[in-house]
Amino acid sequence: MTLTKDQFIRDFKDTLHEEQLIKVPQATPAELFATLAKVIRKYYTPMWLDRNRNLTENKEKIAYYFSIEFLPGRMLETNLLNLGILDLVKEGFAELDIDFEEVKNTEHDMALGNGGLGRLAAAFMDSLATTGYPGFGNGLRYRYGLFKQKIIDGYQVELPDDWFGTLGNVWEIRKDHDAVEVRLFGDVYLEMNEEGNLTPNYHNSQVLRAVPYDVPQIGFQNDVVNNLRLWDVEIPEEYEADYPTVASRRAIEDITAILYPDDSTLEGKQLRLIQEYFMTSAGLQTIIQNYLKQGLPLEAIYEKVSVHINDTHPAVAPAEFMRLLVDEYGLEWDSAWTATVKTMSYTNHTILSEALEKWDAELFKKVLPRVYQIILEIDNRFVADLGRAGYDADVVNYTRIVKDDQIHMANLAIIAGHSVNGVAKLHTELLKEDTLRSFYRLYPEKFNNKTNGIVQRRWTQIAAPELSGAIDQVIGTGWRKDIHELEGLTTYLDDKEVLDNFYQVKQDAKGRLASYIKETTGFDVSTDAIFDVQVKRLHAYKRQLLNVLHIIKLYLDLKDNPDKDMIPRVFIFGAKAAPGYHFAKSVIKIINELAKLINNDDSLQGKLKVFFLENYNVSLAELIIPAADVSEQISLASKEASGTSNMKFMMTGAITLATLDGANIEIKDEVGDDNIVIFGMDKDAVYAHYQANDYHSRDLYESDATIHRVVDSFVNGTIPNIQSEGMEIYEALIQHNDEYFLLEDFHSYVQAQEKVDALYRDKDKWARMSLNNIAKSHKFTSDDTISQYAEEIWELKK
Ligand code: 26Q
Repeated sequence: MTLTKDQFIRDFKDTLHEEQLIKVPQATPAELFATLAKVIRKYYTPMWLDRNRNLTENKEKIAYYFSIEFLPGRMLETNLLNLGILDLVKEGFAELDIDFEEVKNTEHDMALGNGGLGRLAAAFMDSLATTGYPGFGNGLRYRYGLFKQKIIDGYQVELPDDWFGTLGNVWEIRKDHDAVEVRLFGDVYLEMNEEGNLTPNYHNSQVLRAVPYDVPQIGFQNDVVNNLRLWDVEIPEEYEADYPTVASRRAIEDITAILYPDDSTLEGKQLRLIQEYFMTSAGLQTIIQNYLKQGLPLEAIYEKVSVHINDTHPAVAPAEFMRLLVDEYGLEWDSAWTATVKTMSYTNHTILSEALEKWDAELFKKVLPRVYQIILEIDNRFVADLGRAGYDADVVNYTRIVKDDQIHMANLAIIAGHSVNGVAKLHTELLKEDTLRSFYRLYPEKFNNKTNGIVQRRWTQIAAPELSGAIDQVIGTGWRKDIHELEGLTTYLDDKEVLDNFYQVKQDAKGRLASYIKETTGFDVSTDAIFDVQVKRLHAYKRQLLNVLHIIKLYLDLKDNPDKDMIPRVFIFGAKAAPGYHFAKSVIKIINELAKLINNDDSLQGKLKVFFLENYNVSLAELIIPAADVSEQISLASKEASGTSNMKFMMTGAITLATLDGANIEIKDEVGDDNIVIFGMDKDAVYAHYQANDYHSRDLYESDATIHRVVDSFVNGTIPNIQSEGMEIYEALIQHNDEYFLLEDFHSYVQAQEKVDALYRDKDKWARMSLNNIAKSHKFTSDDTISQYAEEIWELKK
């Protein structure tokens, strides 16, 4: 878009005046933020209208990405950057004497997700708009995002994340006219209609109103604006009388109140099922209505529509689609089925089969009686087909949807779709060989890999402006549009001046993080230390505890020998633990107590510091990641489907310290063995243990003095205030046989850490490795990942 600074300043002042009735000096940062959002909304609205009109007129095929999580973080800077007016607005603000950073920081993170899955969905929204493919998101408009984490007395405390604040979501637009109804509970009877077809009659069902709120997804400097559609729940006017009490109304509002309600109770489970169905049904109804406006035949809907199922949470989609096509629009089962399979596709994000969603048949039948019947019908036909084709009972039993009174959602997504993909090469191989092997034999053609990616613009231009400036100086600004130009940095790997400059940029980012650490914890850290970072959800398989074991070893070494020759280390953690995940919360407590012990021990001479930065979220990631020297990606090989923070660290010049897991393998393939530090068992070694059942953590503990001493420190008072948590960890490692093989990988990890220390001593070498990582990181742009989805799975046109 074309805009001048003066015009912007005029627009801004006018809006502030008209909407808030004030002038700049009186306005609070929040008022300035709200005003700025309004101004830029005016700038992009015409593009948004055009986009919707063009897609309808040209009858383009559209992909709809259904996800229970979207984790965009803050939108202001990214919207400005993508509109091409970020610098201009900053200059305008400077002229108005407004502190842009302060205004920016008043925006609440949009945290409708808890980790990689949600961040990936948000990345895909950005990349769809940027690549220009017609792709829209469908999700839920949670009133509260992922909880806000406070650390009190070392423990995680969860507070509601009231992200609407007083302003609401400044980006969204309520689309009342697009509301639809969603039906739950009750009884359903099939009756013959006049044409002689069986049609369902519903009795005593609950009818809810689903209202969409659209959030614009602005492409990078290409005038494209796509939609992220978030559904909210309301009571339909004609049913108001059914909800006479505040409590009965609250129960409805609960449907979109929180992400992942506690599902330890039956009520919690039911609520989650309702959430998933509510979003899916509302989305699919609108999709069909919009398609039919084009006057095309319903049985050919797959030619204009793709529906993508992001993990199993929206996996009720094929059954609901069948219901709509057959019951509501009168299609024959067979043509509805063909259309459904061609429309649906599914991404798996986890290797653990326990994590694939299953629903109790009883519960499902109660909440969604008609969808339940349809699932039974799909299952019956599937079993009959396999029987006719002569498959073993084993295969049938493994792959069928309904068994042991449970509904296996992944099985439904696979059977009723045409594509199943994993999120990194290794992950997809493991799906084929292990988790989904029977399906792979049945449908080899459905399986494909789409390695994850990240929005490079957010992690360089927004999160690392100094780094971006340094890149400009070396290879010009073309990389800002075409990230593959970063490869050009490889020409400068031996240019001392360039290396020094990039080293300095990293030091500056470390300085910013050091100030934040000082402000939030009171401790000074030196930027001469190695900043060693592990930020991600807290989970046993991600092995934050292995990092802790190493820190304990360093601590004990330093206590024995305060003159130990080591480069000072600052270990930085950020992680939220799921509220009901006891083990993960214990690890948080232990990290905090260990940090307290270490940070207050002057005898360590500042060689060791540990920080757990509370409330890790996208905005904090933008501060932390560019400041990392070392990126900890230490999951047990085979367990991390892909990982995406590994890509962000790489792009901002950290050296990856990793196991051969997920996308770490592909990072290694890009940078080469000399520019990454790999340790630990590979997937084959891990599987060999499973096969032979020959792992005995207690033997390692008994026979290895170092391991013995480190593990004992959880229970012998070395770390204060962790009596029960220390015991829990001790038991997990020794009594319960160390499920994620920490003790077996321990020495290899320690050696890898020693290698890091040695490498860092050679400043030029380190800077060279770092630059190499930046240069090769373009491989992991989500723009390319989404182009592969668009071309190979959804068959979209730009
Ligand atoms: C399942 C059943 C019941 C309740 C909750 C869930 C549930 C909730 C969230 C299952 C999975 C999730 C989230 C998974 C997730 O974030 N996976 C990550 O996805 C990233 C993007 O593909 C990968 O990079 C990570 O490796 C993967 O862990």
